[in-house]
Order: sequence, then structure tokens, then C-alpha cells
Amino acid sequence: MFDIARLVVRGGDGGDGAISFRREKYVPLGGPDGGDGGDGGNVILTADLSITNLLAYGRKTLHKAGRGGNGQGGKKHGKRGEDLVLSVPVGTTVRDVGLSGEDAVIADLEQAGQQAIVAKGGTGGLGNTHFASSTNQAPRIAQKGEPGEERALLLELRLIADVGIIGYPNVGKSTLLASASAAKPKIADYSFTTREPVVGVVEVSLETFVLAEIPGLIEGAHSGRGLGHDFLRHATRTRMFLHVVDGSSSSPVEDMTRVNTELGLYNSNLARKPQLVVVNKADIPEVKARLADVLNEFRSIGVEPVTISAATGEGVAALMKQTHDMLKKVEDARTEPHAKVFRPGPGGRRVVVSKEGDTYIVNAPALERLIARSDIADSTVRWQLNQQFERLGVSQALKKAGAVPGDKVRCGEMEWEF
Ligand SMILES: Nc1nc2c(ncn2[C@@H]2O[C@H](COP(=O)(O)OP(=O)(O)OP(=O)(O)O)[C@@H](O)[C@H]2O)c(=O)[nH]1
Ligand SMILES: [Mg+2]
Repeated sequence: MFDIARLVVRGGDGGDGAISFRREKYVPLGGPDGGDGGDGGNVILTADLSITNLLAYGRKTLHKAGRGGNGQGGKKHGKRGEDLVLSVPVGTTVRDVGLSGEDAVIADLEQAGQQAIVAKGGTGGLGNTHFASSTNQAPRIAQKGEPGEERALLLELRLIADVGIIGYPNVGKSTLLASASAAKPKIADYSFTTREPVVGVVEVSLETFVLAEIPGLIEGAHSGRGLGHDFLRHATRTRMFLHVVDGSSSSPVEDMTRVNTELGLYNSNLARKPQLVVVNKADIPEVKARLADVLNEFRSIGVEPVTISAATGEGVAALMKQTHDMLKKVEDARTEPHAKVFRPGPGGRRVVVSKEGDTYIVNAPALERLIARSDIADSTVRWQLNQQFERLGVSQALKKAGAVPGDKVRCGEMEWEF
């Protein structure tokens, strides 16, 4: 079942800023006219109704957006990098399983057309026009484009059904689904017949809802026993449950309690979801004989079950009507509040100073990009860079960190004396 995919997404790198000067008659060197680099493209996920699984992400793992164009003379800006738009099924949850081990839900695409930016393109570098000042009219510095953001993602597709049928194996979930809808799940008299969630559409007085069998729920399912764990994930999307118990079981009430405990262990919200308890197999004579006792036992703990025979169809239509009514009352029961659209934070303007041996290290992405693009062997360029350091508060940050004149300082590839 392809309902999970791992991929790495990378925003496009920003284009480099240009170092260029206007050529004018009678002027030996015109003013700076280096254009900015274009921003890199974003990687965007979009929920698409025509896609039903994550199969497309089974092979290729790295997905890159376009790089921004470099700036040019004549104040020409580089072109913006092309966005990479990846289509995923509606109901896809996106997790950042980060390079540093974090694991956070960053988007939940539950409506067709909903989009999330999952990796931002780098900002284009500034051209040398930005670095002109009254004291420096011929700036020979420009900024390198910012690298695109990279993220490791885990996509999970959750089934979207209005109603989930839960219950121990063999209680008749598939039989009920087949009786209430056109779905044709496999039915057999042994446990774990159903190995994947099966969905059917139920019609009640010209309206429809989606019913799904959530198979494999047994004790320990929340911790991966049996088949249940994978499917519990799907259960989180349903708005309510039909909780089926086998009327011929030794203790239907206990069965129900166990399954509910299991739900709660997986996710406390699941256990709180509205349930309609269904006592099945009422056609069996022994079940008929003890039905009153079974129902009383449920009532004594405040549960009012519905009795059916999924096999003969008795009571199924009435159950579907009741389910439909309950569904209308149930508010949107999304279990986890998720951010609708995720936007990664801006790629730091901050200046952070640390110390390595006797050298102060200035960590400032904006400056490092400036240094990377410049000819630091040239003394004029170094002087111009220094002006930018002042502007961005590098000296202040160094002083704060305890640096005194004469100390060694490094930023990117450039070293100097404070
Ligand atoms: N007599 C009787 N047997 C039923 C009824 N409903 C289901 N069964 C039988 O119970 C057995 C299990 O039915 P399924 O519908 O496959 O049960 P399930 O809950 O889907 O089981 P798993 O998918 O294995 O978890 C089958 O032999 C069915 O024919 C019913 O109302 N009456
Ligand atoms: Mg089944």
C-alpha cells in the first residue's frame, strides 16, 4: 500500500548579484549598475483530487526547484527560479523529518487545491548598486545568491471517510460494509481477512457518506501488533465510528472496552470520537436468546447499541439512517490541529558570534554570501566589505562577545584583525 513516501525537497538557489559599472562617454568609470540575482523557486505541494496514492514518489527522492538567474549589468535582475509543484492526493499529511531529527507536521492538505510551500527558494543576491554610498561610489562587492532550503519530508496519506467501522477481527465489519454499500470486501470466517482499509459509499435518502472498514484492531495494535497500527492512522480522519461487536462473543462489552482502550492508547482523540455501538450476528439463535442480557449490560454502562444482522441485512438500513443522522450532528472532528500552510522562516539576517580557539567566528549568512561573491584579495574590496560589516552590526556583536582590537576574526572565507 503506497500511503507513505519519503522525499527530499530543495528550493532553488538564489542567483548571484552582479558587479558591474555603467559605461558612459567622458566618464572613466560610471556608477554601479549590477542587477540583483533572481530568487530561487519554491517547492510546493498541492492537493489534487485526481491523484489517489503516493506511488509517484516511490522512486525519485530528490525534488529540486529552479535556480534564480544571475543579475547582470544595466541593473538587469536575474529571472526568478521556477517553482516545482508536486501533486499529492487530498488527505496527505506532510511531516518534516528533519536533518536534525525533528519530526513535526508542517502541513495537512485536506482540501483539493490546498497548497503548502515545503522548501523555500533562496533569495537572490544583491547587485553592487546596493552597496554604493557617499564614501564608496564604486562598490566592487555583490552578494551571492542564498542557497535554497532543503528538507526531508515524510508524506502520509490518510484515508478520508466519514465513518469508520471498527471492532475486533471477525465481528462482521466487512459483511456490514458489503451490506450497506456497493463495496465488495473479502469476507471469511477467520481473523484478519481484511488487510487494508476498504471504502464504500452509502446512500441514505439521496444523500451519501463514505464508510470505511478499519481492520486489524487488536490489543497491542497501538504499539504495532497485528495490522492495526498503520490503519489507526486512517481512523484519525473519520468523523465517527460504528463500533461492531460480535453478539456471540463471550463478552461483547469487554470486547468493546478493549478496542476503545486500544484507540485511546494510539491517540486520545480517537477514543473521544462519537461512536455508535452495533451488536451484530443477531440472526444466530444463541445470540437471539441472550440478546436482552447483552443489551442490558451495555445499557448499564450508558451505551445504547443498535442490533443488526449484517449477514441477512436485518437492521442495516435503519442503522445507516441513524448513522447519517448522527453524522449530521457531529461537528468537524478533525483530531489534530494542523497548520494550514507552512512557510519556513526567513533565512536569517542575524549575526551570531562564536569562538574557535583564539579566533572569533562571525556567523551571518547575508555576509558570508557577500564574501563568497567578492574578490577578497583586493584591498579596496576588503575595505568595502568592512563598511558592510559596520552597517550590519558586526563590530557590536564582536564587542559583545568579548573581542578586543587585535583579535582574529573570521567570516566565511575571510579573516581579518578586529
Ligand atoms: N451468522 C452471521 N455471521 C456473520 C454475520 N456477519 C458476519 N458474519 C460472519 O462472520 C465472519 C467474519 O465476517 P467478516 O465480515 O469477514 O468480519 P470482519 O470483522 O471484517 O473480520 P476481519 O476483516 O478479519 O477483521 C464471516 O464468516 C461472516 O460470514 C452475521 O450477521 N451473522
Ligand atoms: Mg473484514
